[in-house]
This record gives sequence, C-alpha cells and structure tokens, in this order.
Amino acid sequence: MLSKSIETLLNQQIKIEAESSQIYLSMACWADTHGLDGIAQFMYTQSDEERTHMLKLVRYVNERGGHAQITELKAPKTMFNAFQEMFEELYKHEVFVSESINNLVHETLSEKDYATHNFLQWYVSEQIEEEAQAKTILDKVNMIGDDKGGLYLFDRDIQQLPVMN
Ligand code: OFO
Repeated sequence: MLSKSIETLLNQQIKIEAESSQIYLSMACWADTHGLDGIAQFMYTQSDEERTHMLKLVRYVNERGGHAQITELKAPKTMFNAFQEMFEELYKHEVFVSESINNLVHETLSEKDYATHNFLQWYVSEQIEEEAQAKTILDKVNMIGDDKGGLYLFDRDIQQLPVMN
C-alpha cells in the first residue's frame, strides 16, 4: 500500500512523463514540417517511449492501492528557431527528469518504501541511458553548426540510433 505522500509524488511523475511525451511529439511535428524526416521519426519514437514510461507508473500506482491521476498538462512549445535549439531543450529536459526521479528515489528511502524504491530502479537506469544519448546527440548537433551537408547526414543517421524503451 502506497503512503499518501509517495502516491502524490508518483502522480507528479506521471504528469512529467505525460508532458515529456507531448514535448517530444511537438518537436516531431516541428521537424516533420521543416523537411527533417529523420529527426521527426526520432522524436515520434521518443514521444511513444515517454508514454510507456507514464503508463508503467500509472499501472504501478493503481496496483499498489493508489489512484493514478490523469490531469491537464502544460502545453509544449510548438515553435523552434532551429533544430539545435530543440536538441538543447531535449537534453535539458532529460536532466530535469533525472533529478525528479532521483528525488523520488530519495523519498522512498526516507519513507522505507522499498517496493517503490525497487520499482524505480528501472527509471534510474533508463535515465542514465536517455541522458547519455541526449548528450551524444547534442555534441553532434554542436559539431554540425550551420553546415547544411552535416544536417542532411545527421537527419539520415539519427534514424539508425538504437531505440530505448
Ligand atoms: Fe525521457 O525518460 Fe521518461 O521522462
């Protein structure tokens, strides 16, 4: 059985994952309408993954005697000045998500909720991978700068990245 405070924190995380999914979907739409098909595909996939992160939390909260809250979400940004800006935001967002997961893990330990602590380990590993991937992509993006040929190749190659879950 979840304590009220852990349930509230898990519900906050559900909202964060749902908003992550919307943020990446909005990025996918921007890329799709700017001739960047590979980047769009990458963002659509990221968006789907975030939805699975959200659903996993939803199921857990409901299974452990809580009530997962499906709430109104903050609207994501729809316009970007350049693809670089998008990847900077993606990286910063993943760092923010990691901090949120870490705080949650910390709270489960203070409350001696070892079941939730154990459940959250999947998210801890996931965030290590997602942050590392976002950083690698950002480094490449910074290397490309304004080189159109570089962007063309990047847009093609980003589709080959391994899909996380
Ligand atoms: Fe990007 O891992 Fe969930 O939020």
